[in-house]
Amino acid sequence: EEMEKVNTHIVTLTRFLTEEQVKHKEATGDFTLLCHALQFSFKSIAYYIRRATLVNLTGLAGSSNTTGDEQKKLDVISNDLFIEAMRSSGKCALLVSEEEEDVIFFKDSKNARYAVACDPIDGSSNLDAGVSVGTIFGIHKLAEGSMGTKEDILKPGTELLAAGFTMYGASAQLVITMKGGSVNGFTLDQALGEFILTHPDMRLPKKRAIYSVNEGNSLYWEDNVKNYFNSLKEATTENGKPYSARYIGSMVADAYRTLLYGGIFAYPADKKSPKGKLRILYECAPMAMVFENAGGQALDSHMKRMLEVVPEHIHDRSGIFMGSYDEIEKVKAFHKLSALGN
Ligand code: P6P
Repeated sequence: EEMEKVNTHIVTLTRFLTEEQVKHKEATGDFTLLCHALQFSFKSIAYYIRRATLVNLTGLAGSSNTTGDEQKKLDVISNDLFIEAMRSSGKCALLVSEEEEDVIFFKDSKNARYAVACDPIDGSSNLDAGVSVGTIFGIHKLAEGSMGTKEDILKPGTELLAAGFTMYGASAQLVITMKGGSVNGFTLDQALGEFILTHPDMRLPKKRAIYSVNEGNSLYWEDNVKNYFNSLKEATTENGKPYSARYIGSMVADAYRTLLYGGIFAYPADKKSPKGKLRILYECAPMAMVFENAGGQALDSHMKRMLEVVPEHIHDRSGIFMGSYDEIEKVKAFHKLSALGN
C-alpha cells in the first residue's frame, strides 16, 4: 500500500522568523534577534515549569532549599529570566513586566528600536494545581527619533508589531502573530529544543457554543452582561443543545482553547472591578491582536475594539470579550438592547 507520506516540511520557529525577515528588504535582523531572545526565554521557562514540582519551585518565596539560599517563586525566576533575555539581546530598549512596578530601560542597548510588554507567568496562582500557565507578550517599535520612553509602550494595540503567548501545557505551545499577518502555532520539541510549526494560519471558527467566564462574579455584572450569559443558558443551538461552560481560570489556557475550538472568553468589567481585572498591555491587547488576526473579535466593556484602547498607565486594566466573530456580535446586540433601556 502507499507509503505514509513523511512530513518533510518541518518548519522551525527559527526558519519561520528568517523567512519573515527576508520578506522585508529593509529589515536589519534586529527584530529577528529580539524574537530569538523571546524564544530562548520561553524554552527556559518551560524547563523550570517542568521541574517546578520536582524541586519544589512552586513553594512560596522565603522557603529555603537544600543549599539554604533564598527559594524563589517560579514567577520571580521567569521574570528574571525574561528580563535578562531581553537585556542580553541588545535589541530591547524598554520592558514592561507584570512583575515590575516600573518600566525597565536597557540603557546599554544602544540603538535598540523595540519596546516589549510581558506577563512572564500569567495565571501563576494555578501553578500548584498543575493548571497550564503561560507567558503573554507584545512588541512595539519605538517612534522615529525616540530614545525609548514610557510613551513608546503606552500605545493602542493597533500599533503592535507582533504579539502572542506561550502556553506551558502538556507541551509548550507558542502562538505568534505579526501586524497584518496570520496566526501561527508552534510546539516545542524538547528533544531538539526547537519550536516546530504545527498550527499554520490558525482561524477561529465563526461560531461555537462554548462560553468561558467566571460566573462567580455574575452578581457584580452589568445587566447587559447578565442578560447575554443568561441567554446562552436558555439558548438552544441549531442541534437543540445548550452552550458548554469551560473556564480554567488561566487566561492563556482559556484563550488557546477558544482560539482552537471557538466560542467566547470574557472577563467583564463589573461593579467590583469597574476597570476590569485583566491588564491591557500584556494580557488584553496581545490576545486581541491574536484573536483579530485569526478572524475573531476582541472588545472592551464599552464594546470598543480592544486594539483601539489606549492604556492610561503601564498596568492599566480593561474588561474584555474575545472569541468567535458571530458570538461577539451577540454581545454587541445585548449591549445595544440595554443601552435602549431593555
Ligand atoms: P479569576 C490569573 O490570575 C488571571 O490573571 C488570568 O490568567 C485569568 O484569566 C484570570 O486572572 C482569572 O481570574 O477572577 O476568574 O480567578
